[in-house]
Amino acid sequence: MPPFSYTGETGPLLWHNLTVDGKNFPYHKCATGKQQSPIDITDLVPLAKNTTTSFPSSGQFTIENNGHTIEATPQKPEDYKSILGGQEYKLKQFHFHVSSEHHLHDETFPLEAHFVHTKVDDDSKLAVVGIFFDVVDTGAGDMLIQSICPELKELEEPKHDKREEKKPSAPFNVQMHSINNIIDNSKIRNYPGSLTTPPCSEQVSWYVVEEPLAIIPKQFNRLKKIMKFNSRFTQNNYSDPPKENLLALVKQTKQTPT
Ligand code: BO1
Ligand code: ZN
Repeated sequence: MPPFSYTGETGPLLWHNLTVDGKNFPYHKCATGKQQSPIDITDLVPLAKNTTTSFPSSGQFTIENNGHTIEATPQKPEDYKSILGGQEYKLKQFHFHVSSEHHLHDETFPLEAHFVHTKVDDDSKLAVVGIFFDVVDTGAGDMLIQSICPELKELEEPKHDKREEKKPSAPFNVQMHSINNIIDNSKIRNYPGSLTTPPCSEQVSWYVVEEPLAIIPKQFNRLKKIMKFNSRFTQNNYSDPPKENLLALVKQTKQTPT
């Protein structure tokens, strides 16, 4: 596992410098990339006609704590095909960030889920659908979270912090009904960005959904607790937009004549 974290010397502002045994990781994009994610989102439009997701309403997944996030993998990725920007993709995995990485009109959400897709005819091409969650006091929370929550108990153990003991759960059923719905009925921001973690590779097509889903405090606390157990997390696993490109922006702004 790459030795990045979310604070201090191995945190987002220094990802490009990370070394092991005196060797640099090829993480320079994290600092020098011109299309880095996350970003602050302001311009959203209704879903384009060439973009339709068709997640089955439920299906089998395994889930694991990989030291950076909680990640769920479908047993049958071919059942999770979607057309994004007129191209055919399938779902590789989804995972969570506490708090959100993308900002919406300069505001953050407590949780953001990333549905990572690879192009059906070219595994190296990624598209990620980002969905925000809001902590809501009423109801039972979204079905996706409801179906994952019982599995989280298993992932709390500190032993999952160690790569050699990392182990996916047994397959269990995940409810995805609300995902198609929220994507169909919300405004979206599609933009060319990057992985939000090292190696921060670019040419990732992002689809960030404006409308949040609901998570209740009990579920959210359980998710947060796992992040805490993981020594690579403090209490969180997000990076802020726009990473160190902010520094370049500050310089530029200073040079702009007024
Ligand atoms: S994210 O959605 O931008 N937070 C994100 C960050 C890292 C990855 C994916 C999404 N990592 C990539 C790996 C690839 C792998 C792919 C799908 O995930 O670099 O090797 O194929 O799991
Ligand atoms: Zn992510």
